[in-house]
Amino acid sequence: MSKKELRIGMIGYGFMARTHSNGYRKVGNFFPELEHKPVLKTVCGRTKEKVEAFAEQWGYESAVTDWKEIVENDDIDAVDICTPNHLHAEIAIAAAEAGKMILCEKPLSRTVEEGQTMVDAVEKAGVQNTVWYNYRRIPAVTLAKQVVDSGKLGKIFHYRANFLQDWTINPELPQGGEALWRMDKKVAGSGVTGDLLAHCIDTAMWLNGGIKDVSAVTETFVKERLHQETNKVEKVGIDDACIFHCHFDNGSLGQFESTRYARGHKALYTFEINGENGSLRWDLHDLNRLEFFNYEDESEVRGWRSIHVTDGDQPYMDKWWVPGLSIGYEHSFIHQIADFLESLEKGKPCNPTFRDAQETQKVCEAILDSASSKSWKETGVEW
Ligand code: SOE
Repeated sequence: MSKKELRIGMIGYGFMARTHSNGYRKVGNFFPELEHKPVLKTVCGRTKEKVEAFAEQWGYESAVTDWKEIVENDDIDAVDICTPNHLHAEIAIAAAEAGKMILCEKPLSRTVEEGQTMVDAVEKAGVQNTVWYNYRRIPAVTLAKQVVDSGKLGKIFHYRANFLQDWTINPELPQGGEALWRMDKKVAGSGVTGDLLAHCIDTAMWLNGGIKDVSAVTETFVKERLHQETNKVEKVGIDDACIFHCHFDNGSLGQFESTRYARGHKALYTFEINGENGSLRWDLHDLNRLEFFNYEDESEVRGWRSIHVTDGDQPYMDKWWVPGLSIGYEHSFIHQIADFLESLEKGKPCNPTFRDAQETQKVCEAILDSASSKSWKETGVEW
């Protein structure tokens, strides 16, 4: 079968652009049934030498330094936005108006207002769109969704999640610029709330439904840092740590913590969900495992089971090796590309869409409002 081409224009050449480029290159080998094959057409980045080196390394046909050349190029079908957050909206709106499909890095936007302009643009243009909340597509996390949806946990009482890192503890670390834009509020929109908690919120609402209201505290431990673009010591505007609790629409309570100051933790994303008849827990550092406690088990053998999610009848695993052999972080991106192509072929949305990701923005904004006003905030989420 000769495949239809999906010609990709990648905007950005950082860490996320590598994960996505790797995914485009591999998806066809493992999902041969797809009618489309991604073609790495053009990559765009701010520094000419670096973007050319990226194009060479990953196999893009050409490299440019102005993203408009991608958006205006008739030979490109889909735009992948891997830029710092402050450029997401402008690029996505221009790409939608040009009729391109869009795959946008998370978080969707810096604010709810900005996110809404993006949702409106893709929906008006009717273009296929998705946001890279990749953790949904780790097989053990997808299996958690299947277990929750089967009703095996019964009524849900608690949801808790953490995302812990330690890479900004050094007070000498500057903010801003190509590598450290996540530290610059103007560019990133927020700190751990948009960067890390957004992942936890996306997974949480996918598994457990809408978050109704939140009460949060945030902290900025290092108040001033050298800004790499102005070369001046400037106030740090981002939240270094955030803890919030919430009510879900289903009546359960949620508790979330994220920080870049948890010495020893590099990317410890964990979640746990407790229901009347069972519980689930997952840990990114052991990502092939889902732990499940089923109260329905016979009492003599009842206990936490550790499910090694590598068997062919478990989500996505029929595509990979043989039962018992693991996959990793990179595969979540390959799965999202496969799902994107499949939804395109079936004429369905690829979740999370911009509209879904906008609901996560609402929670993030309510968290930041709650922390600054020291009060509970309604999120306005419609799930
Ligand atoms: C930050 O260190 C970061 O790379 C996030 O931006 C990603 O979204 C997260 O998956 C891993 O951590």
